[in-house]
Amino acid sequence: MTTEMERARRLVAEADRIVVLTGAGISAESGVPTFRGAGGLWKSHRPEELATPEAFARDPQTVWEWYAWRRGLIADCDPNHGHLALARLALGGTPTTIVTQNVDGLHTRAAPEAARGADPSPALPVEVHGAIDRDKCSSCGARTPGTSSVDTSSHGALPRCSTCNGMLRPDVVWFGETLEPEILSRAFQVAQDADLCLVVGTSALVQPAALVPLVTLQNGGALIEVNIERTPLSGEARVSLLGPSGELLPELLDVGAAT
Ligand code: BJW
Ligand code: ZN
Repeated sequence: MTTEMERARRLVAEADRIVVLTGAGISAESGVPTFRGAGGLWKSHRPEELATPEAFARDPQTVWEWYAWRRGLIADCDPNHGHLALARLALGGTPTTIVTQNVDGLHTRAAPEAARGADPSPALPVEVHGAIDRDKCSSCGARTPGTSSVDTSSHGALPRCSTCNGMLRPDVVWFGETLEPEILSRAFQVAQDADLCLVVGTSALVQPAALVPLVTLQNGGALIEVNIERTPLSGEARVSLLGPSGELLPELLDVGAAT
């Protein structure tokens, strides 16, 4: 009898062009908390109090405290076998683009590790929600490397733009903000061109990123989902692999967990 894993492996082997959409679940085994669900960040924090431009305008100190804490936490995390398996897929023979909703930079760090001296660029992700380790000026929009230890002790101590003295903020996309148009159209283009979409560790609830797999589907492509639980997308998936992505992705992509 053909197992779900065998069916999924066949779909990967037969694909001409692959798009991967990842979410917080792929980084869970690296120690980065997810947003929703058990142990998720939003069990203890209300998103509308922290991840909106209105929250930042009202109380930048509290918002910065949350991001400074997460920056520190993420700086101590490393890519896991799931990130590495995807990076090796993208560096292999089938044109593959990784689109991520994550702001943790772990796909970016996995790329040179997987490339082992070769060109890592095919494994660099399209980051649709930005990057937590970058700052953006809320007045002039200039982007700079993130301040590693943000002083959140008072409103006056918060980081400011060296060009215009505007308030710096983390370069991430908050609720109610539009995604960068060129980045979003690149994500939709690769989704449209792909005949297989691998959806990993996302609740598939947040728009417009959750449309990426639907674009592949609408163009006749197939979906494989990898998640520890079912999502609104599971019914659309040709194969739904239930389990942790750090274990399932190396098995699916045939690259071996131990390297
Ligand atoms: C594992 C695992 C393991 C665990 N292995 N799996 C249309 C309809 C309805 C609403 C809207 C709409 N269009 C726009 C909206 C509004 C809003 C939205 O989508 N709201 C919904 C929640 C209803 N979208 C926006 O506001 C977006 N902007 C926009 O659309 O602009 C145009 C516009 C403006 C104004 C009005 C209308 C339109 C912007 C969205 C920005 C999202 N930003 C965040 C925060 C980023 C910064 C930060 O990190 O602080 O991005 S929210 C948060 O959710 C974060 C994530 O990238 C994103 C997605 O979450 P993700 O990755 O799916 O994580 P979880 O936690 O939800 O799921 C984890 C999954 O992993 C689970 O399924 C687990 O089971 C699984 N898992 N361990 C495998 N080991
Ligand atoms: Zn500025």
